Amino acid sequence: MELYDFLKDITLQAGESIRKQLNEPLEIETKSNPNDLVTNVDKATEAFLYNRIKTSYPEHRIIGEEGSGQEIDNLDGVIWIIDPIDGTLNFVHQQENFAISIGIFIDGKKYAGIVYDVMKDILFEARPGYGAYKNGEKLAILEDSKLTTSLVSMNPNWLTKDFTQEIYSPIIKDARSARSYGSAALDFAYVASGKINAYITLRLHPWDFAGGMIIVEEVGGYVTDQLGQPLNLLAANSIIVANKGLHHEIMDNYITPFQERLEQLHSGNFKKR
Ligand code: 2AM
Ligand code: CA
Repeated sequence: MELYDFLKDITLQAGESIRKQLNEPLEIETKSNPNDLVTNVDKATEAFLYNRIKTSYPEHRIIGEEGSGQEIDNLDGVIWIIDPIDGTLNFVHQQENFAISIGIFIDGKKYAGIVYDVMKDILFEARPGYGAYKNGEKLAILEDSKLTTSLVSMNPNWLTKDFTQEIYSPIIKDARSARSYGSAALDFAYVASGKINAYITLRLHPWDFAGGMIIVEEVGGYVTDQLGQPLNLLAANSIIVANKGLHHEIMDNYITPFQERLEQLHSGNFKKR
């Protein structure tokens, strides 16, 4: 089986398995803080994907949110970057609005990205040069939009902290309106499919954005950190995702003026994965 078909196959199987496990009691633990949750299903799903990949492709390397590949410090060879459940708080509280996110890179070059909305059974997928698809339907290249007529997705937490409120509240004020979905992977997929026009957040890990980034870029969207640099696949990053015109408008008029403060936040926050 071709690698791409294998990727889709195991993603759909993992989704099916998550849906079944929702009928059983969840075991919930906290990680770095009381709101940073992980469940037995996150761990079982990463283990399932890890074992399937290693059985078929023993030489492939895997970076996963729940601990796989912590020793990986370069992008040589085939690398899978996996979030078994992106949007764990939604998974725990809502039993919906979460996704499996997978990006595959070969020697650092994009090979394929998947974001699978498990409960809605919607598969977003892309391979560079082949287009991006939502359940088999090709997604259109993104058109430029202006902030005044755009929907911007942002976690409202960023508007409650003094040091980020000043940067981000003017963006929300000038946008047509704001949304917050609670799954970065779905935010990327929604930018790619035109449901929203931009997604902005200050800290994501590679597993949160690897799959979605490939999908957005395949429809001509721009994905950078908030200093305007390409994302680092081996570290945490700040994020701005949007169609090209809106990305420029938000960077030039709202974010770049705070470059110095953002550089400080980056040097404090993003050194380590
Ligand atoms: P997760 O559910 O896989 O942990 C929620 O706003 C989004 O940000 C989710 O995609 C979530 O991924 C991610 N996220 C939550 N806490 C985070 C943190 N401390 N650093 C980076 N990403 C985080
Ligand atoms: Ca996760």
